[in-house]
Parts: sequence; structure tokens; C-alpha cells
Amino acid sequence: MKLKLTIVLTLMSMMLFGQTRQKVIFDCDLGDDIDDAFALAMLLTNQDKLDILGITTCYGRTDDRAKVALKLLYETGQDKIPVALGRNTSKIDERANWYAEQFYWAKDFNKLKPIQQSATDFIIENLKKYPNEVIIISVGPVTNMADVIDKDPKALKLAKKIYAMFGSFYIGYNTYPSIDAEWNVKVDIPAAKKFVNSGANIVYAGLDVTAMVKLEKTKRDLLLMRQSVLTNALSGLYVLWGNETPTLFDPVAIGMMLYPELFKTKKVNIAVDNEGFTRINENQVPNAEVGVSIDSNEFINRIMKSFLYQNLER
Ligand SMILES: [Ca+2]
Repeated sequence: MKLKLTIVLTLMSMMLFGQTRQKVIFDCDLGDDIDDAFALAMLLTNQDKLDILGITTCYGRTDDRAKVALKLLYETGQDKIPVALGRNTSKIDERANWYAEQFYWAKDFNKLKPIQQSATDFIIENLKKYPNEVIIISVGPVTNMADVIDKDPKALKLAKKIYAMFGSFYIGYNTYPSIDAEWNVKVDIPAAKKFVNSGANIVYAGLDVTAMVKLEKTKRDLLLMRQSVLTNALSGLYVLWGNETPTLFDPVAIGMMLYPELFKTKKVNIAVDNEGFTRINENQVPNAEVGVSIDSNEFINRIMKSFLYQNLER
């Protein structure tokens, strides 16, 4: 009887303390738009539910992107989360060679370093180590995803799911009913084609559920006034970014994983065309699950709570 009770208690404590946290890998292009930083902050403030295996940087100056990630991790006391560099594409793509303003925030930061392993190898190793257990959050051009496919065509299918900020299925950037070539698709179209055709279990947070998710001034002021390490970092990066109202594209991909009740999705067949549009092929076997609606007010409420009700620090 006593032994049984011990087993039950052990199981309960395993459930409470970590064993059931969802493993995630965060693949991002921190530094260009501001939404990647908000997405990373969202992951960091939900670690009671999430086990962040690592952060991988993609597209362009992957080393400078990693510095932003590492400084944010250091300041919030999250040194144990590894950061791996994706292939640096700044030399082969002029658009990707831009030294983004947010990079100045971490320019001389050297207290933490990226791991030696490449993003590709890091992702493949973890997918093989934990088959059907890992969720990849992909919020940048899918260059690293394509590199994973090239190196091991079966690996990506070992992901439990991939939530990707990717595509424009029924509406475009200005929420008009006409699709756009979404940035993460159009800047690396060959990679986007490989990704869509990978056979992996992918949920798409396209412009349909992201373009309307705006962080208005009253909310930004709350973050500024909160004066915590995390919100100060976000506010600093926001100022460097230099625009007014952020659209929180990337956090929505995480929202689809954490708060599925706030979304409606549809299973469809999609293909990437040569201009970077994600076209829906009606009447073909679905190869994708795409978000089609979001309760964006409630989503913003939840993300604000996660930023305001935390005290992450060293
Ligand atoms: Ca991004």
C-alpha cells in the first residue's frame, strides 16, 4: 500500500514538475521585425508548460541574431537554453545582409556563446532523440527547415508538429481578401517549397491569423512601465526597431500551440508558387492545417498577462 502511494506520488510530482512540459525548438530570425523578440519572450514566460530545448537562428546574419537571443537569455537568467546558428545567408542575399538596428542592443555581448553544433544538426539530433515529442516553432524564412530536409529527408517528419508563421492563404498584409507573398515564403522560395512538401505535420499561422494582431500604445505603455528585466529588454528592442505599432505575427504561431481554443483552422492542400504565394488547391488531399480565424483580443490579453506577471531575472 505504502509502495503504491509512493509510486502515485512520484507520478504526480513528475506530472507537476517538468515531465509533461512540451518540448519545443524555436527557429527564428530575431532582429529584423520586432515580433520575434515578443515570441521568444512568450516562450520564456510559459516554461511551466514548455521545455525549450534550444533556439536556432535562421536567414541572413544568423550570428548577430544569436547575440540578441543570448543576451535576452542571459539577462533573464535562462543561460541553460542553447542557441545554435543556422547557415549565414547574408553573403548570398543582399536583403539578408542588413545590419538591423536591434543588433546594436547585443552588439558587444559576449557573456554567452552559441553552441558549436549547427542549427541543422541540433534540430536533427533532437528530433531523433525525441521522436514525435518535439514541436518546432518556425517564425522566420524556412532556410533551416530546408537544410534539415536536405541533410536528412526523414527528420522533419519526426517532429510532433511544426507551428509556422508562414504564408497568406485567404487574406493579405492589410487584411484585405487578396493574398500576398508573405515574407517568410518569398525570401527563400526554394526552401519554402521543400518545407510545404516535406510531409511533416505543419500548422500554418499565416497572415489570415496574424496580420490583425497589433500591439497598441496602451499595451506598449504597460510593458514600458512594468520595469522588469524582460519588459525592459522588449521595450529597448522596440525603440531600436523604430516603427510605431508592431504586428505580433510570430507570437501567434506559439499561440496556436498554447491556446488552440482561440483559433479556427482548416485542412487544405497548399503549394508555393514561383513568386512566393501560398496557393490553395481545392479538392486535393490536404497537406496542411492553416489558421483561418483568431480571437485576437483574448490572444493579446493572454500575451500581456504572460509579460506583466513574471519576474524573470538572473
Ligand atoms: Ca520572424
